[in-house]
Amino acid sequence: MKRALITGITGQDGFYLADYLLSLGYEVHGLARQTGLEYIRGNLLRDVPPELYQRCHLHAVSLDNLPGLYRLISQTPFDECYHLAASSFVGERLADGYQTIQNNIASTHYLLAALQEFQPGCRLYFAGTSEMFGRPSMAPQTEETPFMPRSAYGISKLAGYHLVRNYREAYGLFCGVGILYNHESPRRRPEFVTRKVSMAVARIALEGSGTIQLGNLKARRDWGYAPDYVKAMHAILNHDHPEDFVVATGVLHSVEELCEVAFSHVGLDWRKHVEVNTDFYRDEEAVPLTGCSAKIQRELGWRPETTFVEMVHRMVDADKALLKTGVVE
Ligand code: G4F
Repeated sequence: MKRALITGITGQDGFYLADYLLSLGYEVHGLARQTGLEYIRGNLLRDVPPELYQRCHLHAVSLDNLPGLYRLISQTPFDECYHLAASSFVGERLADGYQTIQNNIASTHYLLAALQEFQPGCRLYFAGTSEMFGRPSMAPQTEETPFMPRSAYGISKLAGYHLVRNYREAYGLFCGVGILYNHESPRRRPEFVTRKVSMAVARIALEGSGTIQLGNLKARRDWGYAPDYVKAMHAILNHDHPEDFVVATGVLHSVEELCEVAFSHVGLDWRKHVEVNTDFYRDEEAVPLTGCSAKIQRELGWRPETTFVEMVHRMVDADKALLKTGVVE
């Protein structure tokens, strides 16, 4: 039986990855902050989310807890480590991004150093992001497109990526990188636009009235479905050799289309419920962030399975069900 460690197991991707690895017969261990585990335990009592986490070995070790991290990695052998933990809100002002930059870079470095010291045979997956491209000069982006990050998050991830690449080249660690574009699900946090919309649609559908305030409705993103994307992470780590892969759908949709699909799913006209608030505007991208996933399709046989419309419908349905339970995040 393979044993995997997931940092950030309480997040959206950590949840779906744990679920997928368990289905493949892995023994799954997860790192999380104490507050993250309290959140899970609280939810376990209410059975939301389901019992998935009871089948994992959870460790209340944050990545800045060096003794805790080193103790775990020196004592438990892992075949694979998925480094997903990170502060990840792109909308944060660059000038406020000290913690994002410091924590995301330092945690990646600590983890790499611990693996090199105690488990050089363990494979490491690094969660890269389209935000490393930031304001790209061309679309779609590939593994060869120059990086040009424009957010604290993107800068921290690019630094992490260079650390990972250096450990791969200098020390021979098996470090696979997925450069993932936006990926969403009913477990997405509410500050991201897809979940913000699905929660509002569920609320408005149940209450019969209401509005939602959004930023730029013309903004476009390459949105995929998170449960599809965690399969790419696993495929990347189980390749013959460590490489970088763009993971994307290659299809752009606007926030307006998101609203149209979500509201029409419950029989409502989005125009009657959406208000534009320029406080939520960000700098417009001249060249859209959209990825070419030809390499991972060709070399690993991965491709997105769930369409944008299916994904949005699932998110709205899940939020309607959640609202009916009375358990609101
Ligand atoms: O949902 P978003 O906040 O996601 P964003 O900024 O693209 O970042 C997400 O995807 C990245 C790529 O995978 C990750 F690196 C990152 O960690 C995160 O997961 O915004 C999506 C788009 C943007 O263009 C934004 O300007 O929606 C636009 N938008 C329009 N109105 C809004 C809103 N975004 C938010 N969050 N809230 C709005 O009201």
